[in-house]
Amino acid sequence: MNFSKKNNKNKNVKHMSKKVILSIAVIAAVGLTSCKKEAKQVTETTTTEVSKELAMTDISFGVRGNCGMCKTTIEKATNSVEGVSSATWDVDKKKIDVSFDDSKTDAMAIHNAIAASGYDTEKASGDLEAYNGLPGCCQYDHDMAMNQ
Ligand SMILES: [Cu+2]
Repeated sequence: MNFSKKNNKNKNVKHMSKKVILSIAVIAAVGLTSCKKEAKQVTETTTTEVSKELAMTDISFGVRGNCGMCKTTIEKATNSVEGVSSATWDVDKKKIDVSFDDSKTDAMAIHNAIAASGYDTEKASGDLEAYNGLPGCCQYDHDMAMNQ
């Protein structure tokens, strides 16, 4: 007669451990998205693909930001502009190099896309709502010198 009760208890234990595993997974995920993975982001300077980029316009301008996560956000925003073929933001120089097809987009559209993601460029101020949504460590100083 004790059997069913025992079974119930077992179920509960199983349930509990699932919950524990789940919360560990959540903690691990949160840890992974922290800004600490900067070291992983090695700046790549692409000098190859010259022939492919002959038809491309290359520009370079200042963009404020702090860390490797900023780099990811800034480059993602830039690459989302149709016609952009490459984007490399330099965390030390606070500067981005962009190659794009000028029959598909222009420099101002790129400035605006970066600003929409929360980051200041030389020609456009970062969207404040997006800025406030950035992780704390990415909330750069608005007086930061750029294009150094
Ligand atoms: Cu950052």
